[in-house]
Amino acid sequence: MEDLSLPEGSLFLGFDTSTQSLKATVLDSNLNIVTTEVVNYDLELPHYKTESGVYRDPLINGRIVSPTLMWVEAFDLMLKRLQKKLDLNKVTAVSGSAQQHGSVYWKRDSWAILSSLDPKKPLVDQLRYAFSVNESPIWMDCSTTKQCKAIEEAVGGALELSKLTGSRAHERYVGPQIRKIYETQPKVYKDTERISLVSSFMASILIGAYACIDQTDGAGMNLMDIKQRIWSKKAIEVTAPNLEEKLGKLAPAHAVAGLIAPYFVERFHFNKDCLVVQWSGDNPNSLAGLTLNTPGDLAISLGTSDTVFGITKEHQPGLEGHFFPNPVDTESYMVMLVYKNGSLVREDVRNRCANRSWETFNTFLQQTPPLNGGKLGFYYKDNEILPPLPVGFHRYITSLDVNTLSVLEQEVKEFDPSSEVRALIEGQLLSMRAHAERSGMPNPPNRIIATGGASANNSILSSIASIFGCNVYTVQRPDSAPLGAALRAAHGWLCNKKGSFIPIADMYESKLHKTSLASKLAARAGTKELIANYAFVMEKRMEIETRLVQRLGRV
Ligand code: ADP
Ligand code: XUL
Repeated sequence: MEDLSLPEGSLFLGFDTSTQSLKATVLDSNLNIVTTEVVNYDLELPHYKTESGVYRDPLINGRIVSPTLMWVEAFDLMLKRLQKKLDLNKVTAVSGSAQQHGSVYWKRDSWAILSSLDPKKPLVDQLRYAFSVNESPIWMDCSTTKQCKAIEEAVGGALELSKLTGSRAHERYVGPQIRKIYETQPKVYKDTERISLVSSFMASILIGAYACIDQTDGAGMNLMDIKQRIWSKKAIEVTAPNLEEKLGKLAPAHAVAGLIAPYFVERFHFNKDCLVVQWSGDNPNSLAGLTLNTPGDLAISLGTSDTVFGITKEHQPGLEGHFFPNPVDTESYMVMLVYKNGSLVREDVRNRCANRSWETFNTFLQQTPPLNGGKLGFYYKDNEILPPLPVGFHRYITSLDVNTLSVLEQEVKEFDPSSEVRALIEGQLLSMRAHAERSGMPNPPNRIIATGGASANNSILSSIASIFGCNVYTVQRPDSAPLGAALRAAHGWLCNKKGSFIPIADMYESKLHKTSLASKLAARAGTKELIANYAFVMEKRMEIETRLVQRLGRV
């Protein structure tokens, strides 16, 4: 048997440049958490004046961006804090997660700045003028509907693009975002020498050179051939001219991006042999951190966005789900659904109906009966991705007509506070179940592993178990993206040592239960009767949703 152990005493560091904060998790060689850290952008870097980490442009509908430099300054702060907590010299490998689909535009000649960082100065002072676009479009942006349509048309339709790249055109995807910059700011486009994803941007800083885009996060661009894992000539051609040279190369997620740059060795005392493993998207890293490795398992992440994801052996092109290469297995894919209205709309309802308190929110959830007496709600504080509906709240009271056995519905303006809370939670979960089933995800799943900030809420976990009809598990901490990044740092280090890919399960197989990756039961499946009743309500909800999309839908 090959020795797949990690060097005793070594540490593996994982970051997550997410929407609202930069997080870090450190694992030891037994894959136990040594420490975690977080820098909240709004609270700790208030001079950027972001709200929940972003700017919503009041003048351009759907334009949502984050200041690129804020991520850099958060990194300065994070490293300073980690240095106080740990001997960074013991870090054998580092990797990271980032919000998917955000893009960074490096100005001409910025490679020179990147490769000669002065260890006496913070990063923020040196990278201030390195970008041709100072505000990075992020995953919440939906200002590129026109570009999406043009790209889909040019390749022969939405399904064709989905076959080619793993997803139809989505407004937040980087291809449409690049096309918009090319169309609206051609000079800026011309002056851009490299385009990074947020993930490869952070890896670039760490290696002091432009890092490759990894094939998993790269699938979130509408530019990569999902089967061959190379840039698709066709998709590139219909997006913008001279694009391939600005994108650099693709690399597998388990590959080494490079050695850590001298800047970090001198300023923070990292070991000069510390490897930087390719960074990837937050959802793919969560998949790794949750040790999701059976096709029957599903994960639900309740962060700023809500996502549902699982593993599949086949790529089945469709119009709703997204397919990415599995970041820790070269043979399978990750399939995912994404909702823009996740935690921020839950906070909104909490503030309006439950005294700004999660405790009161949970009391309301517990006080109201499952199925909410037929009250159904659709809550979109931001233009939604799934379904493609604009900002707006829609509430219905449904009831069964016993004479005709049909379901009657009445649209209403408001619900009482506790029904509003339940309608919000049940509505999101019913939508997830319906769309997951439509996208061929397991029904019912073997089990669900929940993660993201709101997975700390047991009342929400119980609703997941009742609606999906399976047990719900959580891992030690709700932030699986930086945990997955630290795990991938260890995995990438091992693959590099062996000189070839090794299945990640081989790294932890027999001792998983002894590590911080072990999951624990958080909520038990609901009764068969309740699950069947939810299925009935789900059908009704989908009927109303289809009508809303026909009447108001964007794409
Ligand atoms: P991201 O990684 O996208 O920045 P997180 O996964 O860190 O986001 O989740 C942050 C969100 O978690 C916050 O917006 C907050 O609303 C939510 N959250 C934290 N605690 C709870 C709770 N007890 N119940 C519901 N939501 C919660
Ligand atoms: C995934 C997506 C979001 C971001 C959030 O497609 O858009 O989940 O990754 O960070």
